[in-house]
Amino acid sequence: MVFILYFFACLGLAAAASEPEPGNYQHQSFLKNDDPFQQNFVATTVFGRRLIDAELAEPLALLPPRFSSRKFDDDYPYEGIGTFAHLEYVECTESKFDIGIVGHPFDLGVSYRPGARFGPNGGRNGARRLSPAAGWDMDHNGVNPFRSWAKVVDCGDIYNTPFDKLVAIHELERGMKALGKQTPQNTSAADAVRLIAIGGDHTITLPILRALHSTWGRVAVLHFDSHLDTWDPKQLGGGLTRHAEVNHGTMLHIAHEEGLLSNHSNMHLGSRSSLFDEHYDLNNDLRCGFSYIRARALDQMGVDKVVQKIIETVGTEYVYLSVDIDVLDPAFAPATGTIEPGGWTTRELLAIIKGLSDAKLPIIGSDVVEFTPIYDNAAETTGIAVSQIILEILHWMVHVPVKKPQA
Ligand SMILES: [Mn+2]
Repeated sequence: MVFILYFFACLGLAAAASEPEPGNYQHQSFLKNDDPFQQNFVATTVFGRRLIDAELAEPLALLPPRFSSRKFDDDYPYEGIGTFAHLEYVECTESKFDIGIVGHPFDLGVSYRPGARFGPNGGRNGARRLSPAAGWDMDHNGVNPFRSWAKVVDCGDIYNTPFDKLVAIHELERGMKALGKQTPQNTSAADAVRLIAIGGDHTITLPILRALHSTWGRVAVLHFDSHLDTWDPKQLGGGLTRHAEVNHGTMLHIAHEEGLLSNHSNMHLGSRSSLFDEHYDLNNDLRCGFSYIRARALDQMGVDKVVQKIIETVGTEYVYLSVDIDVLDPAFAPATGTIEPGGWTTRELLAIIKGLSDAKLPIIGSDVVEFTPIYDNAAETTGIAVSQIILEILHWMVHVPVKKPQA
């Protein structure tokens, strides 16, 4: 046994002795090679080189080391900690900002495919290719929304329990209230911070609207969704327990009952789902203060008329924008919980949102919900669409600073 160990120890020493010294020795021996192919091709590529600082055109020693010179927002797309668009992560209840991205990892309200609790980090992953360092936008007159008057940050996620739906909804509301009452960094432009929530299933819109109400009063909800989500809890999930009646298809009905919505200025955009009843659903929807533009109507109206109709309907109200990713066709957003074929393209949705921004509708908050990464494809089609929609909303918020209503 001792002999065997001795044998291997000798082998190790022999290997160490025959190992060429790093640096000069290899480099010089390589250059002595007079094979012209190696001299001319291999020697000039990274494969043929042994880096010696002193011989580089820009000696490494003089270049600033990356770990100290580069900040969050200078990362290459695949580098760095996974915040939204490489934004700085801050504890938003303790620091100043103007616009915050905030995750709502909650999916206790779904009726079909589960998993939207993973949406916030899925959306952040989809946003890796976005960066403040390269944020100047061809479609927005060269504006970089990450480097404008507004300090934009990633606030992380709002903790909520996975074990009790009503408690979790309460936690989301409390979290949004705590964030929403922060003093903005740039008070000369806007006197309130604004948040873009990444869901989470669509139930999260209810605690968000509850949290916004004390600051903004009733708001016009622009609801991009294949479904109505004003379903009467008596029809969808209700009649069982109080937990059952609050879900991702009833939250707008409840928001109406609680007086959170504008009386007549709310709209569904991109509707196309089937109904539970021939008349009741649509009558109830009207009662909740909504009108709608169906997905197929876009073919007749075109983007401009859709935008015009929304502007007329909203009037002078504050706007809350809620984007259920299932408003897009499954070709553009396969990874969602309750899928409906025949939806809008990503480009059409972005153009409509841009139109509302150009019209300077006063947006006071937003969410992008129902992204369920487990059903996405290898190209992250849905996650990347989610991130682009959030970027478009961010442009809108930067383009239209808002002031709180006078008391
Ligand atoms: Mn929805």
